Amino acid sequence: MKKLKFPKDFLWGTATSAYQVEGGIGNSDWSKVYPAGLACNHYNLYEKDFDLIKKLNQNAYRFSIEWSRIEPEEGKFDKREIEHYRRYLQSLKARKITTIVTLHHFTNPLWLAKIGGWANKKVVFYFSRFANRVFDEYKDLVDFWITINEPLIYGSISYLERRWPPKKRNPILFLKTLRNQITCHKKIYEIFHKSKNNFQIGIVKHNSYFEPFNSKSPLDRFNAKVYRYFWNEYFLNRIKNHLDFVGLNYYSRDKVGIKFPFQKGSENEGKWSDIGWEIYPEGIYHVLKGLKKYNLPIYITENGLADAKDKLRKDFIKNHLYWVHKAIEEGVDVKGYFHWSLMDNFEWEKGFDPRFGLIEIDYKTLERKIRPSALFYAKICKENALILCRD
Ligand code: IFM
Repeated sequence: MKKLKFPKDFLWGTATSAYQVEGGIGNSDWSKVYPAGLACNHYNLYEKDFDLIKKLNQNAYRFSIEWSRIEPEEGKFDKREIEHYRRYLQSLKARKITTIVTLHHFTNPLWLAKIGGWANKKVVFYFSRFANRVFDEYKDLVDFWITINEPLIYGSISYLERRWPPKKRNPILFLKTLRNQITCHKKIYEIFHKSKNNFQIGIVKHNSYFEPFNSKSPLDRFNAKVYRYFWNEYFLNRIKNHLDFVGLNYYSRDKVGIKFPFQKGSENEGKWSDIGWEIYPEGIYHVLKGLKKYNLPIYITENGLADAKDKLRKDFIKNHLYWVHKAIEEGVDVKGYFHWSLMDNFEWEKGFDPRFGLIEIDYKTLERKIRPSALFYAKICKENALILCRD
């Protein structure tokens, strides 16, 4: 038996986002195109869910605050919703759970979408005003702030791939979105840091492990480098002086060849989640090593898989944490791990079929059922260690 200890005060938690779990969000740009209905009804059942977080020994929780609830009309802030999230945060604090708040997790108020969303320069003013208001309301209750979740995923799927609202294919709008995200992030970082409160503020980047499809091909190797630079590093390079930490979402490896954009390895090689993402634990190690140069604390803000039968999740967690631990041993400053997700939820345009949760949701009764892998993760959280048995 081998015990891999994690650093003192390591954060062990799970992550969700408002639109994916809360239910009842009728005023966002997703609401009409891809309605999530009641979702997990987390909006009303959050106390119950926080009890489960506690029961599963997690000491931290990452979630998002829904902009379209707080500011349903431009410039009009909803007091009832502001109070809702205050109670929500207080109830986490009452349970001594560290709070990590994401300000933008893919969804926008309809009024912003109508004027061009993130491609419109005005978003800088609007989003900073929203962020400022939320900060003023909750600054005593939030430990970590995240400005934007996965900026490049959001920009590319919404403005290049046409899969998410506003479902456009327009590289200019994509670039404008990118520019506005960078400006917003820096501005909010500066505004928040005028306060004397004790908090940290960062970004969440979805970084992949890019490998050449054919390691002998110079062209494939070159392409993998280009991807590594543009997808993993470009955004961080632009904001690196405006970060207290880096949030890393790691899910998979992408093999890059001459075929645009990615090529998969052979089906026999490795394991795949229910939605066809390759499970490649070693990749998290390489991605973490790549982030070391920023010299900032790193929180793994998402890592998980769609696995309805819960057949692969336990090994997924074990193997990823093994590689995270190796990166820590080699000097990468990883300070926390958040599994995606606490519970099954609305997986964007794929709907409710993919099951990412440590907790299973019965969408008819909204009953919560703890999956075996959740108990496995709970032991790690309790011990602050991964115990490896020789088998
Ligand atoms: O569900 C998403 C989440 O909203 C952002 N990161 C990836 C997850 C799985 O696709």
